Amino acid sequence: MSKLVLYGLDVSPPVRACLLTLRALELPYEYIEVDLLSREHLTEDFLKKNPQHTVPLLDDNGTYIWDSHAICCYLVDKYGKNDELYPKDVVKRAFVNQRLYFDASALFMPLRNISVPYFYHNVSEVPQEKLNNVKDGYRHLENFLGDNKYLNGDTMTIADFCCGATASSLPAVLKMDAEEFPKIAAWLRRLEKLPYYEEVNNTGAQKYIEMLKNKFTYV
Ligand SMILES: N[C@@H](CCC(=O)N[C@@H](CS)C(=O)NCC(=O)O)C(=O)O
Repeated sequence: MSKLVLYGLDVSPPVRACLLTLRALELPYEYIEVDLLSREHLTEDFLKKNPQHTVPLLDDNGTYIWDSHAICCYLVDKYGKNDELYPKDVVKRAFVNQRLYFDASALFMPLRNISVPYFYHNVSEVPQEKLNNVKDGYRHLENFLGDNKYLNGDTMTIADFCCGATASSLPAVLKMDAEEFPKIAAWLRRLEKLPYYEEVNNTGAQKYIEMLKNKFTYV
C-alpha cells in the first residue's frame, strides 16, 4: 500500500473530517502539521502541492488531493473495505454528496467567513448577517437529520464526519442551543461514541472554540 500523508492542523474542521475518515478506515498515515498563522501554507513547497493553499491536503504517494470532501471520498473509494461510508449506488451516493456540498458551501463557509478575517486581519466586528448564515446552517442540519440516526439514514457516512467536524466547531461563533436543535445535539452525542472521536475531533474542536472565545462583537 502507498504511503498516505495528511497535511493539516487539529483546530481545522475539514482536517478533522479527514482524520475521522482515516481512522474509520483504519488506515496508517503520517500527519504533518502546517502552522497557518506562521504562513507555512504559503511556502513555495506547499503551494506546489496545493496552489489553493488550504489544509487538509492529502499526499498519496505523489498524488495531491485537497478539499476535505474530495479527500474523504477518495479514501473510501480507494481504500475502503466496503462502500458503507460512501455508497457506490448512484442514488445513495447523490444523497451523501448533497450533504457534503452542503457542508462545503452552507455549513463550513459561514464559519470560515467569520474566522478567517479574525485570524488574518484581527477583524472582531461581525455583521449580524454573517451570524444569520451560521444559524441557517444549524437550521438546515436539524431539518436534514429528521428522525434519522445519521445524516443519510441509519448508517454513518463521510457526510457525518464532514458535517460533524464543522457542527462541533460552530459554537466558536454561535452557541448551539440544544433546546432549539435537539436533533443536532443527539446526533453529535451519537458520533461521540466512536472510540477515536474525542481524540481526533473534539480535542481540536474545543481548542478552536477556546481560540475564538469572546473575540467577537456582533453588529
Ligand atoms: N473547502 C475546503 C476548506 C479548507 C479550508 O478553508 N481550510 C482552512 C483551514 S480550516 C485553510 O487552509 N485556510 C488557509 C487558507 O485558505 O489560506 C475543505 O473542505 O478542505
